[in-house]
Amino acid sequence: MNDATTIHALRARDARHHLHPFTDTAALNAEGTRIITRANGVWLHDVDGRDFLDAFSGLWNVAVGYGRREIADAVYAQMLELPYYNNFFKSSNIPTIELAEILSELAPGFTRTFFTNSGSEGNDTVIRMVRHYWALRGKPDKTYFISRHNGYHGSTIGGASLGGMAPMHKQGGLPIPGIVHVPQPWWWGEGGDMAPDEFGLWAANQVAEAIDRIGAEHVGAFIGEPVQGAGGVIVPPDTYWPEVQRICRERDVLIVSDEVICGFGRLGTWFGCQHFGVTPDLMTIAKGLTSGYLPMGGVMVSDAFADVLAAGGDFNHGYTTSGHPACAAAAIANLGILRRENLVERVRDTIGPYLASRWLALADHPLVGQARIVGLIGALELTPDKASRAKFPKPGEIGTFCRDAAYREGLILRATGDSMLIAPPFVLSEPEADLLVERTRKALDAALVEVERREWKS
Ligand code: PXG
Repeated sequence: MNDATTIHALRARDARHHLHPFTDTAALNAEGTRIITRANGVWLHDVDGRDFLDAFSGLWNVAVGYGRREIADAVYAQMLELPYYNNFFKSSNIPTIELAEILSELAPGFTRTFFTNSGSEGNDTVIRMVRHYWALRGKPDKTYFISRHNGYHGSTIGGASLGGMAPMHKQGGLPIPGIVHVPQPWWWGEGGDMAPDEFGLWAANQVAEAIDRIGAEHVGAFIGEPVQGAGGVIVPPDTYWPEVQRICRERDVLIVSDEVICGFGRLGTWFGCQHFGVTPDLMTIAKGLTSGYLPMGGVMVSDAFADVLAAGGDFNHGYTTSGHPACAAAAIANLGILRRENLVERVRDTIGPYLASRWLALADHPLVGQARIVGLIGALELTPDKASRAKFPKPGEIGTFCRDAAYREGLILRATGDSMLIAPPFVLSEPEADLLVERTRKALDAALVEVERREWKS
């Protein structure tokens, strides 16, 4: 079936008809896509017959691992029973009711959820909800959002504007007005001479300065990822989040925790904000909600926020497939697995610490300036000089080389610039964790040879 001619034809058809997300189409088509055919546990198989350890859980989302029959069965049964009906016009459906209730159990104080199809739509919903909320409270001028440079909040116009990704802003005239970006709490890259805790306070204070400059009477909310994912697994210093919380509370500015990556156990807590001791007003969810088996996202709101919204008449917002019954069935089955198999506790107490001990040991590699990991999300910073935290002359080149070397070793991880990122499924076994680290080290060794070949040593 998968003979060379068929595979070649598949790549040609992909090149001819398919526009890939975040992709240089000409470059990709010249190289040809990696066509994934099957997956099980933490393993991916491609059309060429190769196996890969997926240290990235798809795109940060396949928390329960691949090949979970019970999710497929739940979706199948739901599709036969009721494949679709909307939640507009006084209607509801049973899986969505059940899912909303389960979410309220997982996040005490967040009794109500608004459903979307993705994290991007969730963050667009956040913008509309927060502005509507303040209008209902008689403060219609509190429209501004504070977010961070190099944060990621999605790819819709609202999500990309909240995000602080310069390459995205360059295309299409973003960000939209009313969003102010402040420095990110990335000590390794931007902390200068400050100690990490001092830098955390400095970065939090940038939020205060932005609010005070705009005027708190104009600022609706601060939004941030507990740990920035796409930006490079940026784990803020411990001082950061509590101080951001204090600053926002003092100024009557809402806090939105974008839990799209950190939610549902990635940091070893059900929600990432809990790891940092922060209680937000809104939480954006997606990814781990269904482990990617079907698309679904949402916005969970605090009871105080929900009470205002619920008493405020029509909220003129929603999607055809908000609260889709088959997606809700997938989410219920997925959350059922997380709970029954104690996977969040597994991240916190067993496989997380196990992988951490091995991952952190990679800091002895000559190329690695810093290794960090929280729960099952980690990064390595590649540097030509550990002591000065120097950057390579062409940021991203050696990171990409290292990522491709890992791929040749049968390991999928991600590079953001010269940071190597992992976020494996929660079912990763100890031998698989060993293999992950072993293959990463081989990729680092190959990258070191390349650095020396290019005479990039400082
Ligand atoms: N918020 C966060 C924190 C995210 O990581 C979104 C919102 C948007 O979710 P949707 O479902 O609309 O994609 C995300 C998505 C990458 C990468 O390369 C990361 C994301 C998406 C695509 C690629 O790291 N995160």
